[in-house]
Amino acid sequence: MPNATIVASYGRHFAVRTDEDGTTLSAVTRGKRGSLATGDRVRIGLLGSGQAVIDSAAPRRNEFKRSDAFRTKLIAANVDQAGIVIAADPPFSEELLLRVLLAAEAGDVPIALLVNKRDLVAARAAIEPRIAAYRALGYTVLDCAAGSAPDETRATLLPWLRGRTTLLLGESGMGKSTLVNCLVPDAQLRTQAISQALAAGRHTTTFTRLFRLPGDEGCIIDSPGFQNFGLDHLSESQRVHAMPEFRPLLGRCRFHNCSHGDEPGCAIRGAVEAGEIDVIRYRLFLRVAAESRAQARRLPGRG
Ligand SMILES: Nc1nc2c(ncn2[C@@H]2O[C@H](COP(=O)(O)OP(=O)(O)OP(=O)(O)O)[C@@H](O)[C@H]2O)c(=O)[nH]1
Ligand SMILES: [Mg+2]
Ligand SMILES: [Zn+2]
Repeated sequence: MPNATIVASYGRHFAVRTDEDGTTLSAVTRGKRGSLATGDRVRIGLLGSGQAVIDSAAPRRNEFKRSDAFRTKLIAANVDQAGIVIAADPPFSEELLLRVLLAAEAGDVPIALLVNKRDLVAARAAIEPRIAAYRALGYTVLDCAAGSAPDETRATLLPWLRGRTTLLLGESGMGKSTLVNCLVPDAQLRTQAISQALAAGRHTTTFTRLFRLPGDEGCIIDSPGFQNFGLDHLSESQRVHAMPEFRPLLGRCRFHNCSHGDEPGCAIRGAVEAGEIDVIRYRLFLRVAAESRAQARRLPGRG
């Protein structure tokens, strides 16, 4: 039975690329199966005329997930790294950025910030202090302008992409598909002008899709923009450990079960008050944690 990789998933339909000759086939699953995602390695049965049936999936090396109130959504499997694409216009949400970074950290997926639309100079300058905060925490920050300087952007990103499978994530309108278009010349992706009236990106990508970079230099996965990013699949401890600036202070709070809110003797709040921890990230973390705890009370057995 031939081996293949899932290169796109939309609902219960898949596109797979065969290992043997790289042909792309349309595939469905046999019977009831667990969820499958772009990046999954599968064995397929050939049905002829471009059709295949997915027979089984190999165990995953890792998975990138988010959750909403009802279910956990698998975004992609078997990725080597991820890039969260942000831009100054439309303005990115730092809470969503933080959520994605927590999910990556907890899922053990290295992640970089791709700050796109560098050409929007004034808007970019306004977000620079926030970008600097992430650089100071040790995150890799790659500045790009996929739309206005594709050659330069390719040169910036290729050393980071080479030899790896990279998942691009981000809010709608940040430029994920434009980045993929600048890296994969034959990617027939629809990119749309941002709706000026909404000051928010229009959803142009509706399914997750994996592309091979030219010269077989790696793979890149484009994903649809999101408006929320639930973390209910993370435990309290996973969330706290995913904040790099918290880690050296864990275990130093007065109370063993400190939630780092307004408990007396909280080492983390102490560091915030001393100006050693970025207060914006701290407040966003408390908001995310409170929401996940509320969700766990609504749906016992999760979180
Ligand atoms: N000024 C500027 N605009 C850019 C740049 N890169 C992309 N854009 C524009 O940003 C808008 C959104 O780009 P997309 O690539 O569709 O964004 P996306 O992240 O794929 O959005 P979704 O598919 O909806 O999640 C388009 O109008 C692009 O032309 C850039 O470097 N500079
Ligand atoms: Mg897109
Ligand atoms: Zn504490």
